[in-house]
Order: sequence, then C-alpha cells, then structure tokens
Amino acid sequence: MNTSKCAILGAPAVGKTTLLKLLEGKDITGQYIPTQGFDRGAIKMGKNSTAVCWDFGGQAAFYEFWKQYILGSDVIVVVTDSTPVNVLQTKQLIEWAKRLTEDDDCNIIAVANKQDIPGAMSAERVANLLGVPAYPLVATDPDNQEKMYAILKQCLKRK
Ligand SMILES: Nc1nc2c(ncn2[C@@H]2O[C@H](COP(=O)(O)OP(=O)(O)O)[C@@H](O)[C@H]2O)c(=O)[nH]1
Ligand SMILES: [Mg+2]
Repeated sequence: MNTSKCAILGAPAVGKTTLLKLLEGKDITGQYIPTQGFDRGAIKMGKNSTAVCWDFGGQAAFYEFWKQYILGSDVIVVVTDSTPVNVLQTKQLIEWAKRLTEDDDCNIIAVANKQDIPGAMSAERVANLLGVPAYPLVATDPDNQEKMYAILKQCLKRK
C-alpha cells in the first residue's frame, strides 16, 4: 500500500474542513464548527494508494506548532477564501511553508475558495499574488468533488 500525505493549511473559516469533507465525499452541512487540533481523512487514490489528508485548525501563527506534523507532506494545499485581506495573509503562510519544505520534495498549491461570494478574487489573480498554482473552488458544492480529486491526484503524480 502506497500512502501519501497531504496537509491542508489556511486561516480559520476559509473552508479547509469543507474541502476535506468534499474530497472524502462526506455530507457538507454548511455549519461552521471550528476544528479543534486537527482532523484527518484518508482518501483512496487508486487500487493500492491512499492519500492521508491532515486538516489543521487554529490561527496561522499556530502553524509553527504543527511544524513536525506538516513536515514530510507530499503536497501542501493552502486554502484562501479569496478576499484580498486573506490572500495577503496567505502569502505569508505560503512563504513559511516554502521555507519549511525547502529540503523536501513537496508540491505547494493554493485553493481560491468561496468563488460564489461576490467580489471573490479570481484564481488567476490569487496564483499571481501567491506565486503558486491556484485552483478556483466552491467547497460547499458537492459537484466539485471530482475536480478537486483530480487536482490532488495530479499533484501527487507530479512528484
Ligand atoms: N459561501 C461559501 N461558504 C463556504 C465555502 N466553503 C466553506 N464555506 C463555509 O465557510 C464556513 C467555514 O468552513 P470550514 O470548512 O469549517 O472552515 P475551516 O475553519 O477552514 O475548516 C462554513 O460555514 C462553510 O460552510 C464556499 O466555497 N462558499
Ligand atoms: Mg476546520
């Protein structure tokens, strides 16, 4: 069995847990329950491969505390809610993640979530500002499951 590791990072309430549920094919209630500590979900990627996704709760400043858990990730998915303020905060998080993983073979991507909210920054702009590939998403829409699954698969394959 081949297991890869995916870390989902981002500020509170941007949609990390919703993204994990979407990938797992679980029901999305729309209710906001702040993640205590972290959640983990195993996503089947193929006959003999699984991606374990870690969804970390807490403020960005707290990530220093999670460092040991984030190390060894094959892919880091940084989620933003696509508001200008959050995208700028996310830039710092990406820079931190890049430093953390500079000796590792780790892909860092961004998800420009909450594209359904008026004024959301486009994924292209988010990608330009953050300097990593960014994918547009409405994590609360279960129709986006396949799309996100394909993106995760692609990121793991690129390794
Ligand atoms: N409008 C909208 N709301 C979303 C979207 N994704 C997540 N949410 C909502 O945002 C809130 C926070 O989501 P959650 O996944 O718990 O955020 P987390 O703190 O990053 O884990 C919840 O009420 C979600 O239903 C989205 O794409 N669009
Ligand atoms: Mg959460």
